[in-house]
Amino acid sequence: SLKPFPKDFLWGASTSAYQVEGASLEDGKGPSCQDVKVVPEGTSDLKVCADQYHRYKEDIALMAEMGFKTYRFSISWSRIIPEGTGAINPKGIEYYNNVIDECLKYGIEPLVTMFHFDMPAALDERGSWGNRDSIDWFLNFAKVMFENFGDRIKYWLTINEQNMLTLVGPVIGTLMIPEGCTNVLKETYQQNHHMLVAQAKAMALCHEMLPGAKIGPAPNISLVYPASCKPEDVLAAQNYNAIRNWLYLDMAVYGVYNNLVWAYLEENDACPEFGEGDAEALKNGHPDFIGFNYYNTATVEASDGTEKLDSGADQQTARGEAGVYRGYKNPNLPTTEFGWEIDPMGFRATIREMYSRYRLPMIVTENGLGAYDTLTEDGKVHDQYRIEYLRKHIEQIQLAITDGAEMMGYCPWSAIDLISTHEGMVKRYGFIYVDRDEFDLKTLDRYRKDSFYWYKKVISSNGED
Ligand code: BGP
Repeated sequence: SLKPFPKDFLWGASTSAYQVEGASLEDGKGPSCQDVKVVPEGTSDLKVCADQYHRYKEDIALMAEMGFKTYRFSISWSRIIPEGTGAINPKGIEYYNNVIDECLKYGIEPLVTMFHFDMPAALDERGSWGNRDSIDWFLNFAKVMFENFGDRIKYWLTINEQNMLTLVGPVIGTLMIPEGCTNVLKETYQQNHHMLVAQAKAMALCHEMLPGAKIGPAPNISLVYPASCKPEDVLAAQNYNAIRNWLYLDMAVYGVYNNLVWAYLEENDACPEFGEGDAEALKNGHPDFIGFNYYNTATVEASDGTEKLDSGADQQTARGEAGVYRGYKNPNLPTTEFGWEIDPMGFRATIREMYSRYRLPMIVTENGLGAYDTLTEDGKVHDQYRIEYLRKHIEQIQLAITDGAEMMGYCPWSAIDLISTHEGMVKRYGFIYVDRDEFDLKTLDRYRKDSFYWYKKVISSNGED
């Protein structure tokens, strides 16, 4: 029989600063890489987004109405330190103090992502994560957050989807590769290494400054299936599992490079250089839990190394890497309107695999369905498809709990409609509809979708409904 969800299970939902806040250059905020990037043709810029900066009270009240136990949001680095290092913007601190206090007023536990795809533009100009100083820049930013908000925030997440940043950073508008770089793979994994060291040091600093707080990573974890039971496809799946998933969690939890990834980097002359103290720092940072985003699984087959494959289409549709693995469309899975496979059972499989590897409590920091929603004339959004998607995934969490996994919470993407990483405003994920189009800001009024009322029941019954 099924085990129940834990009594203190953290039901909630997620957003990220650059996708939801707007006010991109208001009240002293410095530009981030997202504000200066060229957005894909036909998609909105990130100046207004859902305008949460001006409407956080209304938004948090709606989350409270759904019964949220937690709200996962991110703190914009360049809103509180406009140049990335140096002067602090008091208005930025004030804004997040207000958001935190508003959550706490309703008994909503803030779950804060420290870095969600939005490097301050001023630091991009100094080489971004490619500059070894980025470790200190990030640590300073962490310290400012711990000092200012640490008295009220119990749960911290370090870097959102560092693995996707490394694998498809340019699609998301992050990860700067310097012009004329001759070994892009090495440069990419050097930047990745700096992020890993920064994360480890931030976890250690959190434990030192805030002994009561808990901190963990937030990669995007999707189990990789072999396309067949051919041994060479199984090896390809192991390769991609290591490169896409385990590297990040092995590093966060054990502080060591996954051997398959290291061998792959060696083969390609792309091993990152260790700076002084890195090995020790990596060993000294420990997560209290694992946060992870799950949208679907991936399926791959062997690559004989002769094909031309570029590694990235987007977060969920990597095409492969010659000689290592090759993306394969799983014929057993339906896809969303935006081409992402849907695999609820793979969610359970992913949780099983993660829990048996790491034995740490886990919280789902993203999961959800991006779709074209329509607002009816009487202000309704009939998003039955989203309810179906979420219901099936919640069922699988309960099965995973029954398997013995320790699950702390579930925060689907997204609490409210916001701008997609690269597909604009039309790709909506929220429980709350925001009245705006791609380029026409309309009223920006909020409407409760059908999924809003449904999720409210899920929460009040602790997942039994
Ligand atoms: C994750 C990101 C989010 C997000 C979500 C949906 O990769 O952490 O920031 O937006 O995916 O992706 P998209 O917006 O591309 O549909």
